Amino acid sequence: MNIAIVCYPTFGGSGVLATELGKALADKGHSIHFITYQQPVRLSGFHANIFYHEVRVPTYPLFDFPPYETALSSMMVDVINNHNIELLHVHYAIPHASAAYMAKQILKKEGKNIPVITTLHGTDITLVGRDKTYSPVVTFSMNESDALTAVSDNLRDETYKNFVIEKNIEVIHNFVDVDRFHRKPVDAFKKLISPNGEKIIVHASNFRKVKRVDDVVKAFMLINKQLPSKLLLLGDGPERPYVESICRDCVSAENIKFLGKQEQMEDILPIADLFLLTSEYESFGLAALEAMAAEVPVISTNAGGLPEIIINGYSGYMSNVGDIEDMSKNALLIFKDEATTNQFKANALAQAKKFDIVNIVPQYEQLYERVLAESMLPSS
Ligand code: GMT
Repeated sequence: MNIAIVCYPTFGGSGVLATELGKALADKGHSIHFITYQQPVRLSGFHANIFYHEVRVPTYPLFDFPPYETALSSMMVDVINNHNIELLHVHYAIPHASAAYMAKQILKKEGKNIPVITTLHGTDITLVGRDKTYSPVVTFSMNESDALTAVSDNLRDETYKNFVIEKNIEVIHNFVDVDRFHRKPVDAFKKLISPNGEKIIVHASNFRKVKRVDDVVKAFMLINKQLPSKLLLLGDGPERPYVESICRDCVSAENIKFLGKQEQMEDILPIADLFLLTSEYESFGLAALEAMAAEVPVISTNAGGLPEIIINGYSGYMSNVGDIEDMSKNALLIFKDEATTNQFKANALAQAKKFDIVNIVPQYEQLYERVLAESMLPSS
């Protein structure tokens, strides 16, 4: 199939998932055309079946707000017309679903019917999308998509709760390439971070308010009082200056390191002993799944879709949002003795395998085939 994928190119989970999906589909022989404003962070190297089309938004003195959505729709039309695209798959509703609707209407006038699939990722629904600034457009464009998918049952339910949706939302859970993440830790790297065998605790996010990264630090400080440990904070974003300021003043300061944005998570996660995710909400928690695939147990909140991927007391533990005492107590349970830690590690890997790329990507392929077949039927 010739498929165009539209996504955010940044470190956010939706862009990561869209890029990994495109790469997996390309490996299976499909032609994949990414349309976005920057090379996606997880897209590197040459692949004969992958093409990248950059959306450029020309500036003009009149434009206080350059019209990205218009440029994106035009690029969609251009790519679809010039590369025999059969299907358009957009990730993150805003503004991709409405831009896709516009492109679809333009192509319809030219006699082409291009099916549009919209995958909802989280904040496009729960935080940004339901704001009245966007909700009429988001609602309309979701309903106009030929198929709608959500990355968890929780996100599907939240979408039905917050929008008037006239169509079926199918759940296709996020996935991870377990083989890529399940690697042997590099001893020299581990030794550099924890020279005396301290436990390595990792958090990775975009440092937005919803992640409550200050809770990561607070929970770590409680753990660190009881157990020699190091905290690695991966990623960057608006809350980082605040989080750094609390770390500077704390007693555990020398045990906390900020590593910034990292493209090769599969190189870092294998050295971790525990992953901490303290979010107020996660539609899914792709970062936690990648950690589990690297055989790392997860301590997280029980918010949103996290209970769909983490089994409490098995692959990690979940606590109520903000309950840092419970989180630290649970972390210490995992580190009770070597046998317990090893059991949690093995369970985390077993749990990640349920979301392995080989199980999930065929679900997208089946959806594509069905939507394409439906688009060929004469319209009623
Ligand atoms: O985590 C973020 O804030 C980024 C955001 C995105 O859309 O890029 O992530 C969302 O999509 C990910 C991939 O489907 C999910 O794993 C994250 O849970 C979800 N984030 C939230 O719901 C806050």
